[in-house]
Amino acid sequence: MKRSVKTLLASAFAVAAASTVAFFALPASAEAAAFTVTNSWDSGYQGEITVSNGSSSTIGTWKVELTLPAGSTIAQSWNTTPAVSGQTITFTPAGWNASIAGGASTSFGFVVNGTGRPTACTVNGQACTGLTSAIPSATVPSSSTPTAAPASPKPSATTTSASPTPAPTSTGTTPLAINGQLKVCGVNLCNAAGKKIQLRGVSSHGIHWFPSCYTGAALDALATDWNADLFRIAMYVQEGGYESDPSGLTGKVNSLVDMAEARGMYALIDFHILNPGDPSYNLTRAKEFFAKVAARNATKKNVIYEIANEPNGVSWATIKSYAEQVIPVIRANDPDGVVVVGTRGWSSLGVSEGSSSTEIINNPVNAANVMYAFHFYAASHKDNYRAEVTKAAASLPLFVTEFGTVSASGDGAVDTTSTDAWLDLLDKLKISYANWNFGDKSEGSSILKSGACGGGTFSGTGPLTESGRLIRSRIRTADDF
Ligand code: IDC
Repeated sequence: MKRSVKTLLASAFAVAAASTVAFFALPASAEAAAFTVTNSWDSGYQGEITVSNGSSSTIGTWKVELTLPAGSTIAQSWNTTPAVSGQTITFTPAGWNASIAGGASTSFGFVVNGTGRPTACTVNGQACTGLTSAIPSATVPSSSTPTAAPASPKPSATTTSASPTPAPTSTGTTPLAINGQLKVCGVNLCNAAGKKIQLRGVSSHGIHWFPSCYTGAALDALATDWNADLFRIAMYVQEGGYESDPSGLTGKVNSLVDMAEARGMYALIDFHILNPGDPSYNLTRAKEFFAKVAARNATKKNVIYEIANEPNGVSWATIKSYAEQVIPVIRANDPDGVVVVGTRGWSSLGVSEGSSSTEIINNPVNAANVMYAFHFYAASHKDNYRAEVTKAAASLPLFVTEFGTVSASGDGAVDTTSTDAWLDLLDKLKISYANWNFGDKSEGSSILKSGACGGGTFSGTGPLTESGRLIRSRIRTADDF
């Protein structure tokens, strides 16, 4: 069941009104600003709160306290710093949005696990107001911490929720024509019309190593013979990748984006960090790279950004800090692109380093329109990883940006039973995925037989390995778009 923000907020207001507590506010211009960020589904919903300064002087900071009924919890939030105590969540500014000029406002958003709407809301200790009108509410009392400091500029990168997206205009039948600009909706990926979708496709091997595998004929076969929705462009950063040839590889990525677009496929731009595992090591490179590709591809609807393939040996806090520095660079150039953030322990949601998704759920990336990467190799990662994904998927938008049918080494025998169990689970949860790898190196994870790329034939099962045949048979079935 989907409801617009107005309906959602109206329900929240009704609950709040019944308990004589005023609640959320839509600013006068909210019709355009608010409804892209809100959704509801069977097990939860997404909300937004606008804090407005109704006075003529600047306020220095703000604090919103929200109480949820038992059984409902905050899963993630953005543009704010949440602190949870029992059923009450105290939202304070993310930093840059603390100060609000007279007459101005700022918004933050959150996802609730559970369907219970908030039962209480205060802003700077005063009951939130304005629930029945379209006038800005949650108005901060003018007496609160006035300051002469100018309001912080609202960086479009983080204050603006994903902008309203028109329904796809193309009448074509490709994945891109049907779905248009994607956005994160609650814990799912949605198309421009708001439908939850799953993208299924493949990942390249390192694009700097196997250029003959990423030709027009190869992408034709993926689009028309495989019915692939997604092509992941794996651009290694080390091992002779981006750090050795930044402009050459940026150009190669852009041209593969165009080739995918021309064939109606989504392109996942993968900043393939691996060794060293601390993404901060490549922070400057990442900012430089993503500024360029986001600016160049801003008007395209087929681009998804993956900012860190596999962080390893670093804390979630370090990864989150990296993400919160790279995402604003992307947003400044391409405000509505979905961004996928790598997770701890080779994008295992932390499991491979003895942690779990709880560290992300409790401390999500402070940005909207973000998903979290999970990677698995079917012969190495089995039931305990599947259980973690099942649990995490209830709270976090997940994207399997890379997986293999073999062991984590990328080589060895195909584990068909485990691969099928994984893909059945991902289908059920509508989690998008890309298989490692569409390449012809002599290793078990290759989709193409050794040397096949040089032959120039990519369609059918002739050029495929055992892994390639299995993956093609899964991907080419009808999509539920
Ligand atoms: C592997 C390739 C292999 C290459 C190696 C170099 O399959 O040919 O020599 O990288 O770094 C990952 C990584 C991915 C790995 C893959 C298999 O994202 O780069 O590719 N893997 O080891 N994570 C888990 C497995």
